[in-house]
Amino acid sequence: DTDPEALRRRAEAALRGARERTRTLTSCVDEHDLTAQHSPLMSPLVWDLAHIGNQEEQWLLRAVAGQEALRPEIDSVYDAFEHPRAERPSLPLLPPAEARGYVADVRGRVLDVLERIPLRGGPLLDAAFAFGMIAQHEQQHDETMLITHQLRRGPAALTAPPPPDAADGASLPSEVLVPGGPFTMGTSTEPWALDNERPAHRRVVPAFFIDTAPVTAGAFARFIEDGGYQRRSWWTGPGWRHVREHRLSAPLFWRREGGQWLRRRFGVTEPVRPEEPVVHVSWYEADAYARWAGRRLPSEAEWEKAARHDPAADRSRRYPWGDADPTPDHANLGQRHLRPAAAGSYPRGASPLGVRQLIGDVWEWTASDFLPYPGFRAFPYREYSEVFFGDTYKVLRGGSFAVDAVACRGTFRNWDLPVRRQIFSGFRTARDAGPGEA
Ligand code: AVJ
Ligand code: FE
Repeated sequence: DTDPEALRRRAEAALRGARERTRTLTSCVDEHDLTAQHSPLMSPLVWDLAHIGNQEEQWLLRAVAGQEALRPEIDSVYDAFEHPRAERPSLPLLPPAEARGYVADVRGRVLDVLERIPLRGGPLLDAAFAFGMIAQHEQQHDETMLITHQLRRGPAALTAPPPPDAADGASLPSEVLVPGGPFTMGTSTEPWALDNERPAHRRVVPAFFIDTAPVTAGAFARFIEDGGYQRRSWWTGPGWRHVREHRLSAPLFWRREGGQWLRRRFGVTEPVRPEEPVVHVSWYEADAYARWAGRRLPSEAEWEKAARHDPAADRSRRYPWGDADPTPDHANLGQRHLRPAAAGSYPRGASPLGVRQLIGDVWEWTASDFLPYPGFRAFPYREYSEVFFGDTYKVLRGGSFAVDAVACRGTFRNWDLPVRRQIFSGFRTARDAGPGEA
């Protein structure tokens, strides 16, 4: 849809939706919790808050509307590349009330710009791209802030209703065959797709099997109980060194007590639910589990083919279920529920071949390094994707319960270090199809 009024309304709704989430995440704790560093892996919440406003100011008020800087002296404080997360608490941060005032001031001016500016005439304006990019940026930081909440000690500050449980999840086949052949990966048409998702290109993917649903906490507990963390042969060299050095023996936030697994989740300790997708595992742990199971992680291309390719039409969809935007019936997104739904849930979100929960619930580690697609062009800034390409980061796909729909689609690519597990990361496994199976 290129009707400018519809585009304006869509951009405005995306910005307002993000701000509502930001407000919830930054108003449910006191001043001390907003300015404290809850983990050296994370920024103080009040840094994320003003960084959201500063990016919005830089892109929508300065780059798009050509306005003067409101507070040029704070740019460097909120530049993620100038200051690693661990040192952000010692920066001269805007105190909570000032940060709130700043982001509200920026937003008021942005909504004025959005009403007046022609949405054409360049790649930032066409399809309201810069507004969509900034709404996605805010939602990405809303996920980051939810991770900070998960790491925070103390009583619960956030609550949400549980997700709907699987009606027929238990009777599903464990894996699905994806036939071999080419498919279209990435996109050149999705209006708010970020640079690393572009351009669309053909990829040949031989036949493979992929798990119908993400690996569950119960299955992961069997890996642990079978000595998974003790046996060298399930691990890569760096993975083994990492688990030994850090004495890892279970997913982050799990502990064993009285013969059962407990987990801490948003300030509450509860039994691990075996039917739930495992979450808070590193790439190393996902990879070791897959080897233990006699399987492997899917490549990024395999994941996207399973999620998007419609074999009957030989066409790639925006989402597993089709081209329609996600609704609460399709996927567990947007922090509506603060945990993944049981494996096998969301039948209406299934792919054409019957693969479930590819979108939402947990980010899924893939076997692949974060690399550019053929024809990649950095846009609008090299620091979004390009500086991360190489063999340092692994790709995650599909989004989690903590991601909003605006920042999640079949082509969306996330990446992180293989040691990271404070993120809402899980996985599913795959295997090659044998000659008689394909
Ligand atoms: C795409 C999630 C890896 O949080 O580091 C936020 C998103 N980029 N601000 C991150 C991002 C700039 C990014 N990830
Ligand atoms: Fe950012």
